[in-house]
Amino acid sequence: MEIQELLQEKLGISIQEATNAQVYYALLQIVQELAKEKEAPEKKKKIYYISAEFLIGKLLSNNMINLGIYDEVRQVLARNGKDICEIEKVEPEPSLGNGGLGRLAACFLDSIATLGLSGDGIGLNYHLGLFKQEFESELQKEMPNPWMEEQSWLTKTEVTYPISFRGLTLNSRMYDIEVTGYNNQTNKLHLFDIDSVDETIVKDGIRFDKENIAKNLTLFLYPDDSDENGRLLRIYQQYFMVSNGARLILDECTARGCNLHDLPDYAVIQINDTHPTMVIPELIRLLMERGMEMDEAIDVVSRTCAYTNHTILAEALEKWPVDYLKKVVPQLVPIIEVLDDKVRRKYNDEKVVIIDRNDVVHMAHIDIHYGFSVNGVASLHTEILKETELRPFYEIYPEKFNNKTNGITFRRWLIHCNPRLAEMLDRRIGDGYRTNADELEKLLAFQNDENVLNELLAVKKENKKALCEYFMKTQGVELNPESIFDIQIKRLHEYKRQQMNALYVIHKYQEIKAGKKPSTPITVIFGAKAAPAYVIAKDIIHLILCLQELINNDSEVSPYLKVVMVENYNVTKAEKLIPACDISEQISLASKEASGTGNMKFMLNGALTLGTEDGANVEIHELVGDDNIFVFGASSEEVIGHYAKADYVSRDFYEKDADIKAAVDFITSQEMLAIGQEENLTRLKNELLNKDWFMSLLDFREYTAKKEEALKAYEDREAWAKKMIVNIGKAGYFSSDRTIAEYNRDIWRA
Ligand code: 26Q
Repeated sequence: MEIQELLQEKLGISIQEATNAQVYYALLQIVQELAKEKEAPEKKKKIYYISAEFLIGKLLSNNMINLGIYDEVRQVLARNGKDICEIEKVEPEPSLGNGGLGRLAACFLDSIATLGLSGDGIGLNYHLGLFKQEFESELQKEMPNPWMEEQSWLTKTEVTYPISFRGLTLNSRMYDIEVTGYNNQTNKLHLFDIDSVDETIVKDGIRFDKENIAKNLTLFLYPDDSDENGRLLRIYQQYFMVSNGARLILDECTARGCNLHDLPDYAVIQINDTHPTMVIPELIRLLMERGMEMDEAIDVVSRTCAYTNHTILAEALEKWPVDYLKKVVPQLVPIIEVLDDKVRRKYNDEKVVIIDRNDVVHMAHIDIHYGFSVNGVASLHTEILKETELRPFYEIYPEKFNNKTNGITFRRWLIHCNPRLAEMLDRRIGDGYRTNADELEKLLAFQNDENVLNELLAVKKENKKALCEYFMKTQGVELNPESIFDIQIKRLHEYKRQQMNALYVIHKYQEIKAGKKPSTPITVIFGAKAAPAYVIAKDIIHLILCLQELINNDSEVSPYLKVVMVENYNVTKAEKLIPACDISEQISLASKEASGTGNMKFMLNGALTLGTEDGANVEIHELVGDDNIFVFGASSEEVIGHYAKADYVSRDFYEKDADIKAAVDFITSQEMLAIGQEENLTRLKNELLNKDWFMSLLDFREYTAKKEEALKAYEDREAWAKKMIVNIGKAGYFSSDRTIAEYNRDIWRA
C-alpha cells in the first residue's frame, strides 16, 4: 500500500484534518509495523551490547530514513499541508544517557543493524532518564524528564525474570525498541524494568526516597551518588540490568540449540565500560546454578565477554566496597572472592588484584582478567591505557588489548540532521557515500571548484539562519547569522575545559571594551549539563550564564560578541547546532578525553576543529593535515609528566601573564557580582588559582592565539570553504559502520 493510503487508514480521518499529534502516532504505528517485517533472521552467534546508557534520541525520522520512506512521507505530508518538522516536535526525546558513551551505544546499534549483523542492545528503561536542565537565576536546576507515553516506541514483552537482591525479589519485565538498519534488517534494544516504579515519589525537582527500591529502581538514570544510598541504588540498578541480561542471553542461546558449554560460539557480550561488569560473576553464578563446574563456568564466561574502556579518569573507574556488594548482591561476593583468589595465586602484584587490601572491588580488573578483549576508543587513548593506566595488565595480556576508534552513524549525523548538505553531496558525488562512507573522498576533487565552494558556504549560511530562528523561538535570544559560530557542546567537566573557553570570552570582552573590535562578530555557544552533585561544574555553568547576561546586554560589546548557553542540551539540540557550526571546540586537557565523538559530528558537517592533541582529535589531525585544523596546547606526554612530577602551579601563570590575571580576576569583578552569586564565582576563581587540576591556565595563551588564527582564517571565505571540503571529504573514516566492521572482524566474529 502507498504511504498516503496507509496513513489515511490509520488516521481514520483525512491527513489535513488530523492534528500533528495524530499524524505522529499514526506514523509511529506504521513505522513499527514496517520495522517488524524486517526483523533479523536468527543466526548462530549473536552480539549482545550491554550498556547502562543508550542515548537514542528521537526515533521517528531516523527510522523513516532507515526504512527508506522518509522522502515519500515528507512529500505526502507536504501535499496535505503538514510539515514533517512539526510532526517531529510531538515526539518526546528519551534521555537514557549522559553523553558520549550512551550516544556511542546508540550509533553502534544503528550500524550493527545496517551491516546486517545479529546483535541486540541490553539496558534499563529509566522512567525519567537523565534530568531536564532548566536555568533559573543563572543557575542549573534539575527537573524530571518523563518521556514514556501510552503509545511509544516501547513494546511490552512477555519476558520476565525474578531478580533477587538481599532480602528482596523483584519481577522484571522486558520492553523492546526496534532498531532499524539503513536499508537492512531490524534488531532490538531490550530495556528491562519493574512494574512497581512510582513516579509520584519524586519531589522538589529530582529528589526522591533512595531506599524504596521497589518504587525507585528504574526511576532515574544514575541518581546522585553523593551519598551511600545513592551508590547502593546504582548497584541495585547495575545488578538488575546484568542479571536480566544474563538470563535472556542464556535463554536465547539455549533456544538456538546451545548446550552452554559452547556459549562462546553462540554469544559475545560487549561490556560498555564497567557499569555492566557484574554480568561476569552473574553469568558464572547462573551457569553453576544450571549444573556447570565453577572452573568451566569461569572459562566459558571469559571467552564470551569483551570490555571497552571509555575513560582514564581515576574517579570514573568504578570501585565498590565489598560491604556494599554484601548489602545488595551477597550472592556475587563468594564468586568475586574466587576470581580474586585465582588472580592472587597467579600474579604477585597488588596493582592487578580484584579485591584490594581495603576490601574494595575494582570492577575494571574483573573485566580485564575475565574477558578476552580490552579495547580503548581512539588510538591515543588505547596507547595511554597500554603504557600508563593499565600497564601492568598490558604486560600480562598484551594479546587482549586492541584499539577501536569510535565512530558516528551518518544516517543521523548527516542525512537526517543536515538535509541541505546531504542533498548537495547527492548531487555532486552521488549517493553512494550513504552506504559507503569512504566515498565522501570524492568531494576532495572539488577543492578548487568555485561553484562547489560557494554552494557549501551557502548551505552553512542556511543552517546558521535556521539555528538563529530556533534560538529566537526557544530562548528569545537574537543571534547574527553573519557572525562566526563557535560551539562547545558536551557534558560539563573540568577536563573538557569549558572554563578555558569562558576565560577566552572574558578576554575578548575586555579587548572589545578597550577598543579592539573583531572584524567579524563572534557567537560563542555552549551546551552542557553538569552532574547534580558536581559543584565546580555547576559553578562553571553559572559563570557562562552570567557572561551571557552581561555581554549580550552590553550594547558596546554585543554587536561583536555574543554568548549563549543552550538550555537542556540533548540529542535533538545537537542535531540543530552541529550543522550550523563554524568552529568546533575540542579543547580537553591532552590525555583526558578518551575519544570524543562530537568532534567527528562537527567535522562531518563542515566545521573546523579548534582542539588539543587529545582523543580522536589526533586522528582528525592526521587525516586532514596541518592546514585544515587548529591545534594547540601541551601534549599528552607533557601533561602526564606534569602529573607525575606534580610540578604544575597555576598561580605562576596567573602572576606572570597580565591577560590571564585580568581574565581570572574578572570572574569576581563588580560587573559579575552584580549579576551572579559571590559564593559560586569566588569558589570557581579560587579553584583556578589554587588548583586548576585540569590545567586551563597552562594552555590559555596558546588557546587564545590559535583561536585568533582561526578567526582570521575565517575571513578568507574561499580558503575556509576549501578546508571545509577537506574535513567533510576525510570524515568517512569516522562512520560507525567502519568501527563496527572492526569490532566484528577483531572481537565478535559473528
Ligand atoms: C561511574 C561511576 C559512578 C558514577 C558515574 C560513573 C560514570 C557515568 C557515566 C562514568 C562515566 C560515564 C560516561 C562516560 C562517557 O560518556 N565517556 C565518553 O565516552 C565516549 C565514547 O567512547 C568518548 O568519546 C568520550 O571521550 C568519553 O568521555
